[in-house]
Amino acid sequence: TDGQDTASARASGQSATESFRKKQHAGLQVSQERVSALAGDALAAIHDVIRKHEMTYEEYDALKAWLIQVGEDGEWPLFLDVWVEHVVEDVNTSHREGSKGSIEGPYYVPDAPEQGARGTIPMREDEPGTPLHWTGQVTSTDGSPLGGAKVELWHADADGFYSQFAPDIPEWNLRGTFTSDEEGRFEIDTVEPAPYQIPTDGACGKLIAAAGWHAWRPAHLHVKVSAPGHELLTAQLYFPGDPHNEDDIASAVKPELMLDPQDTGDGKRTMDYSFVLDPV
Ligand code: MBD
Ligand code: FE
Repeated sequence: TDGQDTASARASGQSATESFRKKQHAGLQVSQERVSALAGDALAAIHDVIRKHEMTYEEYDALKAWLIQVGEDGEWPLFLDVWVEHVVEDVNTSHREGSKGSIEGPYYVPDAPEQGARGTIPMREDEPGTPLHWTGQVTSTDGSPLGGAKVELWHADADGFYSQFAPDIPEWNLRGTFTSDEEGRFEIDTVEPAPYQIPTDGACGKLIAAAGWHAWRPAHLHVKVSAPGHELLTAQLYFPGDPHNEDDIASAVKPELMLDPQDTGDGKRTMDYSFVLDPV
């Protein structure tokens, strides 16, 4: 598939911006004290960079033009989630004793179709990719099973595209909500996703090209695991051997998030991966 035609930066960026606006509940408030502390220190950090590198006016104008383009392309969600969110995730989850998490990224959509404790994620009849069978259990940090826990799974297809953010994919393709049984167990059938290259034809791609970086994330599954009385776990799971596990552009890989899929001999793979949630 030609990624440039099927998912332009402008199209997927605007979709991600729209999706973020929908998720934002009205009346979100940050106190004056916090705004002053965060914005003040952020500006001071930028001033330090300008002094350290003696930024020229040409560079300042290039920055201004680029920031304008980020907005025009709708790429603020992409930019922030790729280069900033991992630190927010880190400072907000470091107290946890349960499973490690990772960033949400720009492509989560709530309320994906319910599939029960055992089922196949919504997918096309001829969905490309290696079939993947996943068994797991949700428990609390004290070891007790969490029945009725939600496991929301979403991921890219074998071409690296997400439904609702790239054209011509069924609305809920590779997006599903599973609910653990009384023992906290669940079983999911899906297909392995492909490594993901962030859009190269927008403002984020321009930065990557101008800096000589690369645009790749390793193949990954996204999950949100939730249960009453427990902290929401947002995580991503990765596949051993992916060349970008070591240089994820979004800095979102952790060793605890590595899967261990085994070939079943008939072209499929199977794996076990479980979640431990922290009580609130
Ligand atoms: C993705 O699929 C993703 O997970 C993140 C974090 C950023 C861009 C694309
Ligand atoms: Fe992703």
